[in-house]
Amino acid sequence: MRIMKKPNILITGTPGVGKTTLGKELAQRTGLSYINVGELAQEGQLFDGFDAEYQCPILDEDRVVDELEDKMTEGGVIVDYHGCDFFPERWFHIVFVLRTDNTHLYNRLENRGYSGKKLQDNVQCEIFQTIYEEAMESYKVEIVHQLPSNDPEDMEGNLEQIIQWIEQWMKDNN
Ligand code: DAT
Repeated sequence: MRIMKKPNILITGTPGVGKTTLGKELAQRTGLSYINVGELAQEGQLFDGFDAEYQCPILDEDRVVDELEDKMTEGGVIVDYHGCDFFPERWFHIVFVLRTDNTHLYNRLENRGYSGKKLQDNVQCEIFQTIYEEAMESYKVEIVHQLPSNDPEDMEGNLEQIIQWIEQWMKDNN
C-alpha cells in the first residue's frame, strides 16, 4: 500500500502565545505527530553553552536539526518552537505565527512565573512582532500566516482552519 504523504507544519511565536496548547490539540485531532523543540533539546541535552543574562541553556541548533531531519523527511510533523530561522526552509509546507495582545500575554507569562526583565523582554518581543518578521525572512511569505490567540474562541477557530488546510493538502498531494 502506498504511504499517504502528510504535511509538516511549523507553529511559532513568542513564548506564551499558545503554541503548545494548539500543537498538542492539533496532533490529537489529526493524528500528525507533535514535537516540542524545547523539550526535545532538554531530553537530549542539545545545548551549547549557557546564557548568563537569561539564566538558561543555549540551544544547539545544528544538533536539533540533525536530530529532526529523518522525521521531517517522512512528513506529518507539527513542530513547536519560539524561533524559526535555523530550521531548513524545505522542511515546512506551512508556517503559523500565533499572536497575542499584550495584556493577555503579560498575564499568561506572569502566571508562568516570569518576572522582571524576562517578562518585559518577552512582551516586547511580541509588541515588536519579532518572530513574525523572523518567519517572513526565513520562509516564502505565501506560506507564513499569523493567527490570533487571545481566547479559547481563537484557539478553536485556529484548530478548525488548520485542520481544513491539512485535509486539502492531503487531497492535493496524494
Ligand atoms: P506557548 O507554547 O506558546 O509558550 P502555551 O500553549 O504554553 O504557550 O500557553 C500559555 C498559557 O496560555 C497556557 O496556560 C494556556 C494559555 N493559552 C494559550 N492559548 C490560549 C488562548 N487562545 N486562549 C486562552 N488561553 C490560552
